[in-house]
Amino acid sequence: MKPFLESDFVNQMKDITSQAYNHNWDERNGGNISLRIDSKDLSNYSDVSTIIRNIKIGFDAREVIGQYYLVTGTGKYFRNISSFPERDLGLVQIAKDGKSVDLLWGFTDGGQPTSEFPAHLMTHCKLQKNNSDKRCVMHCHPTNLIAMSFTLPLQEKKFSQILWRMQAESIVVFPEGVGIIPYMTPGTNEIGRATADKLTRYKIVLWPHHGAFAVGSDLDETFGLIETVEKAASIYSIIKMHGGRMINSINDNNLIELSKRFSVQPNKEFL
Ligand code: 2HA
Ligand code: ZN
Repeated sequence: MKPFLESDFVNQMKDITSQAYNHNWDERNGGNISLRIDSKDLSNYSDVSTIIRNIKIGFDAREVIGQYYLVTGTGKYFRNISSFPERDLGLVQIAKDGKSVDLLWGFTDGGQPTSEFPAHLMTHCKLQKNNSDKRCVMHCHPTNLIAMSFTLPLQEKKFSQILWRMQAESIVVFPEGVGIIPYMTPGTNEIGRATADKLTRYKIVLWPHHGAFAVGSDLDETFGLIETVEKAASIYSIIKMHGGRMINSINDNNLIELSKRFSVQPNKEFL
């Protein structure tokens, strides 16, 4: 038995939040992450079996009663998580009433889960209903992707086509394309519902003028997805800075060949 602080879960959270901060995706308290953990994977730790306190969550999470999530805290800074993991992260279990969580570890200064917990949990509900292997939900503020949401029509096909054509890797990593919701107020149940709905068809959703919301099997994969989308958005932004006129390009045929070579099914509506 060892303390949960020494677990791979906490170590990965420290690593990924630091990396995301260093990418300029998580200024101040921007961004949040949740990771679903199986009860069997918690049995090795000495300090996660008693309830520290109960925290109300303001919406109905009955579908995932009993599930465990390691989550970043509201108002906490990604820049600080690796130095203060026990203060800025919390391990919670959805309580029997479905409307609150039991805190089992962390949030030592009285903290609570991220303000975007509705969007995270609504997404986890849908993923778990579909028996998805995706356990990680990550939100952050990737600069170039946000910039594109000001200068392009907010159309999934348009965004997906542009991002696919910016580098050979894109269509292999996100063959579904990117989902887009309308601009909505963050932290609300409404943005949570709209986001969770999109994430049944896409792995990444653009929140216009705000950021990205993505899912993956683990922290590394989810981070890598956002990194790839943001890399494509950066290339697009630099092309625009160079004057915008392209004399060479990746064409539809190239995209079809890439999909065949890497055995992915591109979204037929977009190609
Ligand atoms: O966690 O990024 O969308 C702070 C935010 C809210
Ligand atoms: Zn945000």
